[in-house]
Amino acid sequence: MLDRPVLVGVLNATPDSFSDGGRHVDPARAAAAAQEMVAAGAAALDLGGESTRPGATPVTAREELRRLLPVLAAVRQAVATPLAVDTTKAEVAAAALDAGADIVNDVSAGRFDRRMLPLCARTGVPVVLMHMRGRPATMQRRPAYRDVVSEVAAFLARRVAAARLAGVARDAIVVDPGIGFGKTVTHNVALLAHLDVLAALGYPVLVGVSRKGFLGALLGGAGVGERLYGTAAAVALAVARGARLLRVHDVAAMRDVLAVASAVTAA
Ligand code: HH2
Repeated sequence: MLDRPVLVGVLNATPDSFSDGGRHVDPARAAAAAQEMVAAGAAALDLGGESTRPGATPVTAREELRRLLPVLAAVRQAVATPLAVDTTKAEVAAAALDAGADIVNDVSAGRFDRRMLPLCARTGVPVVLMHMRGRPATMQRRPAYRDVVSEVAAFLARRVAAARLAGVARDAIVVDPGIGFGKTVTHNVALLAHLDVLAALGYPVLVGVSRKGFLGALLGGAGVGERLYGTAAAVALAVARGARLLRVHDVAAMRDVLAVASAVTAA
C-alpha cells in the first residue's frame, strides 16, 4: 500500500478540535464526510473522540467512546476504507477495533497507557507512534530541544523498540514527528526540513501538518481557514523528504498536491 504516498483524511468526532471541531459529531454527517473524503482520494480515515490540540482538557474513556462509537459505526457502514482510531487509551482502541476500526493512531506512542502496545500486538493492527513532548495540556509551555531532529528520531527509535518488545510486528509500525506537539515554529520547520532523517529509521513516516498553527505563524497570522496553500506547500515538501502518509482535512485539494509531489519525487 505504501510504495507511494497516500492521504489519511481527518474526521474528528469532537466538539473542540482546532479546525473541524463540532462538524462531524453527528453520525450521518460524519458518514457523508467520510464518503466524500474517500471519493476525493483518501486511502484511510482517522477518527478521534478527544482533541489533542495544545491546552486541550483530557476526556474520560467513557466520554471518548460516547462520542466516537456512533460516528465510527456510521462511517464503517458508509466506507470500506481502512479506519484509524486516534486515541491514547487502550480501552477506547479496543472498543473501536471491535467496532470495525483497522489501525491505532496513538499520539503518545504507547506512553500514556501501558496496555496499548500489547493490544496492538495481540490484534495485529498497524500502529502510528507519534512524538510528543509531555502532554497536550502542557506541551506548548516553552518547548526546548538541543537538536529537535535527532531528539525526535531517538525518541521514535525508543518507541519502536518498545512496540517491538511488546510484540508488534515490524511491518505494522508507522512513525510520526508530531508536528505541533510540544514544538515551536522553528522546531516544526526543522523537522519538515529533515524528515529524511526520520524516514531513515526504516518505517513509513506519517506527517500531520494540515491547517496547523505553525503555518498560521509562517503566513503572518493566517486563521485556520486561511492555511490551505500553506498546508499544500508543507505536504509537497514532506513528500519530497520521504513522508508516506499525509494526514489532512482537505482531501480533494491535497490529492492534486500529492499527485504532483509524488511524481516529481519518484522521477
Ligand atoms: N495531529 C492531530 C491529531 N492527531 N495524529 C498523528 N498521528 N499525527 C498528527 O500530526 C496529529 C494526530 C491534531 O490535529 P486535529 O485532529 O485536526 O485536531 P485535534 O487534536 O484538536 O482534534
